[in-house]
Amino acid sequence: MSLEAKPYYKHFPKKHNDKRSAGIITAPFSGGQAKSGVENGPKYLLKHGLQQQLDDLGWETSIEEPLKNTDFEERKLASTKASSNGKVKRADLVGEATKLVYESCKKVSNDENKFQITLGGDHSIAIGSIHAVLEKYPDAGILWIDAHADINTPSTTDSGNLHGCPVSFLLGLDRENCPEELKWVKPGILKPNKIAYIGLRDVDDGERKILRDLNISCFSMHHVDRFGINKVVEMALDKVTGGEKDCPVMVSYDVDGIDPLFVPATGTPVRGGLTLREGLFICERVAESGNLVALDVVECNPELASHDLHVVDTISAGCAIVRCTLGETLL
Ligand SMILES: [Mn+2]
Repeated sequence: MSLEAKPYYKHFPKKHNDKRSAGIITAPFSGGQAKSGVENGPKYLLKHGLQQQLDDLGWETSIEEPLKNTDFEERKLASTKASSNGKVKRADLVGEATKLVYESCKKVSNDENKFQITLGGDHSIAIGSIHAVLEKYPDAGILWIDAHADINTPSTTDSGNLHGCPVSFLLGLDRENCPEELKWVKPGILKPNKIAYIGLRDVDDGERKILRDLNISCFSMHHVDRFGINKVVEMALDKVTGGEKDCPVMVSYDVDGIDPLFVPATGTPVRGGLTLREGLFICERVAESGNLVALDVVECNPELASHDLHVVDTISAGCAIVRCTLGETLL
């Protein structure tokens, strides 16, 4: 066998985008949480050769930089005050940045009909990327891979960090306390039966109540241990697609879903997570459905690495998530 043999990508072309063409939207934004460095995620992923890797898989990629020439990081450093809501932090920045990300995703997904890859940044940016996908595919199912549920509302959040709240805004929860700057989000554009979580292991009390009340599908690490990752992915897919075999699917991937042993450079690491193989298997298995339309990869924070190897581990895992989602297989 030739050593030059390229990896197979037998799961593509896909049902919803038959050309192998993707738009990469960079979202270097850190305002959804307090730490700095996560805004460098996209730069590192691209520097690591992500575009070349996708080219090797037969994908043509373009890059959109909706936050280029904006001053979110400076404004974040300058502002210590909370937003008008009092509890929620930097709603002005999150509102503006997610709107810009949304518009760019819309161009890629809706106008250019490309596969949408959004690189964060913190997870608040998924408000923009998911909004764009649900406008194009209103029945799309969302798989949220994460240690956290990110479903706090302005009322339930303890930290006030909006990267812990994107799902609640998309669902339109706690509308009366929605910060003005996030009112561009169409409340309820995401339906509770159209999202499923995989990898949860750190859920706040207020979030647990919301998840139960809305009967949202959650596959925690307990379920991964109990059923195995293949069964969990199949159950999650079945839930968000309602068993509809052509239902579009989007993956919003927080790298902290994977155990910090493999992905150490991230803002809110929680032990007891997915192994690297389980984390990549999710992507491979969903790719196999042929129904993927979009992917987010968020929360890579190179500045939080205690040494260079941690940066390499984290960024190469991020790149592998993208490749596996776009059809790379082991054999
Ligand atoms: Mn998250």
